[in-house]
This record gives sequence, C-alpha cells and structure tokens, in this order.
Amino acid sequence: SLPVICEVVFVLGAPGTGKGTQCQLLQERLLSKEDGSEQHQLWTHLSAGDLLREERKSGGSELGELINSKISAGELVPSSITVKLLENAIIKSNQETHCSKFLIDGFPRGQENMQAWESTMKHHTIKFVLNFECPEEVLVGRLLERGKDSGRVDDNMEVIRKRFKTHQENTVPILTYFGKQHIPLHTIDSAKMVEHVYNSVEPLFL
Ligand code: UP5
Ligand code: MG
Repeated sequence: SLPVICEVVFVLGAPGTGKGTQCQLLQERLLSKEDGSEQHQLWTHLSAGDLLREERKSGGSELGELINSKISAGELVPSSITVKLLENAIIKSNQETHCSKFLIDGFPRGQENMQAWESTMKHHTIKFVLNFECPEEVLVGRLLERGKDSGRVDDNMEVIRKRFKTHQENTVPILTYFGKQHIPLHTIDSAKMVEHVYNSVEPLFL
C-alpha cells in the first residue's frame, strides 16, 4: 500500500518550555466542527521523548539500556531509533484514528535527527515549526518542581544542565535550517502562564 501522507508540526524548545503541555492542549481543544456526528481531534500529539521512555520499558534490554544511558546523561539517542519510533507511531495512530496531522514534540533535536527524518519521512509535509523560548532560571524552577514526583531520571539539577547544553549545541543551530528550507518558524514566549501561551499558539492552527 502507498505511504500515508501527513502534515506535521515540529514543536521545539529547551527542556521545560512547555512543549508537552501545549501539544496536549492543542490535541484536546482543536476539534473538527461537524454537527450531528461525533467531533474528533484534528491533531495528534506524539512526544519523541515519551516514545523513547516507553520503548525503554518494553524494548529488549540492550536497546532499553542504550536509550536509558542517553536520557540519563541528557544526550541525544541515535537518530535511527527515534525516527523509527516516530514512523511506527504515525502509522499506528493513522490506522486507529485516521488522523493525518501530527504535533511532533521534541524532535528534531539536531542536524543528524533532521537528516534521518528526511531519509525516510520526506513524503510528509512540514507545515511549520513552533519554537518555545523561556529564561533558563524559570525552566529550572519548573523542572525541579516536576522532578519531585515525575519519576523522570533526568529531572535533577545535574542532568537538567546537560539537557540545556545539548539543546544549545544541537537544537538551536538547526532553527536556521528551517528558514533555508522555506519552512516557517514561529518563536513563542513561553514564560507566561499556560493559558496565555496557548492563546499565542492556537491562532497558528486556525
Ligand atoms: N509548565 C509548562 N508550561 C508552563 C507554564 N507556561 N507556566 C508554568 N509552568 C508550566 O512542562 C514542564 C513542566 O513545567 C511541567 O511540570 C508543566 O506543568 C510546567 P512540559 O510541558 O513537560 O515541558 P516540555 O517542554 O515538554 O519539557 P520536557 O522536560 O518534556 O522537555 P525535554 O525536551 O527535556 O524532554 P523530552 O521528553 O522531549 O526528551 C527527554 C530526553 O529524551 C532528551 O534529553 C534526550 O535524551 C531524549 N530524546 C532524544 O534523544 N531525541 C528526541 O528526539 C527526543 C528526546
Ligand atoms: Mg515533554
């Protein structure tokens, strides 16, 4: 069968900028307007980090250990692993819900991620890129607070610093690449309250 062609929005930003929070709200609130029949979600949220954390639990021990060592160090998991998980998740979700619009949260995080995406997923349309920005001291406060009960191995001061460094060194440099590819980049201030951030994000989807 032919590959499904999807529309994707990449959602980027340093750790704690609210990628997951905003994607969740977009998935819940952006609904089809159909009278009579049931409303359905227009956009499906896929978090690359969540997919990796799931795979770490269910996958074979060697793969699990590799993923865990990278996440625990605040470093990037090899692109081939992440892209395969995204590819499978897109196909599965499309089969289950027929939704063909995806919010890809936390990917691509660097040039190598982008190249891996382009090598197998180039048939999908990248509508635009959302990039959340927020001062680091605010992010540290959010992540340490969440770390009290998130169970995430990377929500501690030492790994948070490494995550910021990885974001600066790998993710920030690819933002200019999108412009060169004529993919719109929307940078959003996410230091504001959740609902205020949402109000600046939602219009981009209407
Ligand atoms: N919060 C959110 N918005 C707020 C607001 N406006 N005001 C006040 N509080 C706000 O939010 C973080 C916390 O802040 C929450 O408690 C929230 O309530 C609050 P969240 O929405 O979770 O932010 P998010 O940007 O999603 O933060 P997250 O910690 O998930 O970002 P990361 O980018 O660090 O995590 P991710 O899961 O994407 O990646 C984890 C690791 O996986 C990476 O470090 C890497 O090792 C690996 N990875 C890859 O290798 N490749 C990938 O492609 C993806 C991940
Ligand atoms: Mg997240």
